[in-house]
Amino acid sequence: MRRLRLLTAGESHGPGLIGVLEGLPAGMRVSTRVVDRDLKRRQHGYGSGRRMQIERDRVRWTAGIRYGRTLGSPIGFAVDNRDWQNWTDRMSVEAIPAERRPKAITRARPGHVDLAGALKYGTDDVRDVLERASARSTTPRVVAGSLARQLLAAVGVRIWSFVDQLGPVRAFPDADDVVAAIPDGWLERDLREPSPLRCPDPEAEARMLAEVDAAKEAGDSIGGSFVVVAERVPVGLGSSSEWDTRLDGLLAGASMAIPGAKGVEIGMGFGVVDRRGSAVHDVVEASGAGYRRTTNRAGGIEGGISNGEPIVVRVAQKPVSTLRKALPSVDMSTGESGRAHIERSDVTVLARAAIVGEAMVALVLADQILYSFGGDSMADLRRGVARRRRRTERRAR
Ligand code: EPS
Repeated sequence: MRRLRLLTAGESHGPGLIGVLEGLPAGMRVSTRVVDRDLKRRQHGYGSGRRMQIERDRVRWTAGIRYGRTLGSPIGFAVDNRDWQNWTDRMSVEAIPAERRPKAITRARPGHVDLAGALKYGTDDVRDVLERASARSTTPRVVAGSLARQLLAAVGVRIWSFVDQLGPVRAFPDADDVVAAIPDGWLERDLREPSPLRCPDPEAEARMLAEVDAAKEAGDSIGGSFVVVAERVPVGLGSSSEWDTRLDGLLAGASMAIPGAKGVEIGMGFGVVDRRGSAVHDVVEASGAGYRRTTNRAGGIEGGISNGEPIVVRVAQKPVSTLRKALPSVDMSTGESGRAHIERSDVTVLARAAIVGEAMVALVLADQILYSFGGDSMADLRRGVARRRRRTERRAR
């Protein structure tokens, strides 16, 4: 990121998680209620393990906000781990003599950070690496993403998400454009009272729930994909002038940095492979309110630049790598074959990963909006964005 900087820290079962977000303009109204709402949304989802019943994630601000508005200085924040009190032995900050330590984890889980991380950091106890690699590390990203969302909302941009596939079950299997198939009012309902998997196709969702139950019954896990949508993004974010300034590349990189992500598509993504150009590119029309496309297969980005249509990012999530029916592995302390370590875990984190996806997209778009329209205060930023919107509308007339 060029204008925002985010640094986070925290282990899954340590005392808590913290973050510093630098680069937000001064004068932005901060709603703690919206941040806590997003933290709560990240905790919601069918297929979660018992941990989510223990935690009640709430943000605690430590810097950068006065009278409900940003000061332009770095924003500091913390989220406490309630489970920490049950882990003070296994996650003790103070040194403990080797003979009094709980048994080290030595049988790496295939698919998890365990083996590569232990070899990288030269540790004999996999817990040293799995604690930070945990999905819990996404909590401070959601706090920062929620601040980014509030900045974007102040200039008219809205970000939301949904689960579109779990295992073999797809939402709206016959739709050419899944986003267009979502029934009116779903989004408002999702914010008020989210469905178990946050899938907007109720018939598909019922079958998804059965898939989660079946995976759980089998001691297995299950993945899928989710979609993040950003609406009313001004034309012109990102650039085609250099490889590392392209908006699609930036969004893909940030989305792939979600734990468990294995693939990212923008718009129709891999769907472009088996179609001809005339069935891929979006026809342009001029209307009184600006240019518009008759379809949005490009997912709101052409040539690395936002084109004013909704930005659509789809992320593939692998199944969680802790399996109750553990896969074969090797004990790192003895070299003997055996079953992988089993740790309390989730059958699927898909619905929750989608909220992290919103945060990653919000951070990238907020950074790009600040880069393109800049300003030290929200008033500067609002003026810059409004000028661009006026100019784009005028050109289409
Ligand atoms: C995780 C395992 C589970 C998840 C955790 C990530 O936690 P625990 O080991 O305490 O049961 O719930 O995710 C979170 C705690 C979170 O907040 O998302 C893992 O192994 O990565």
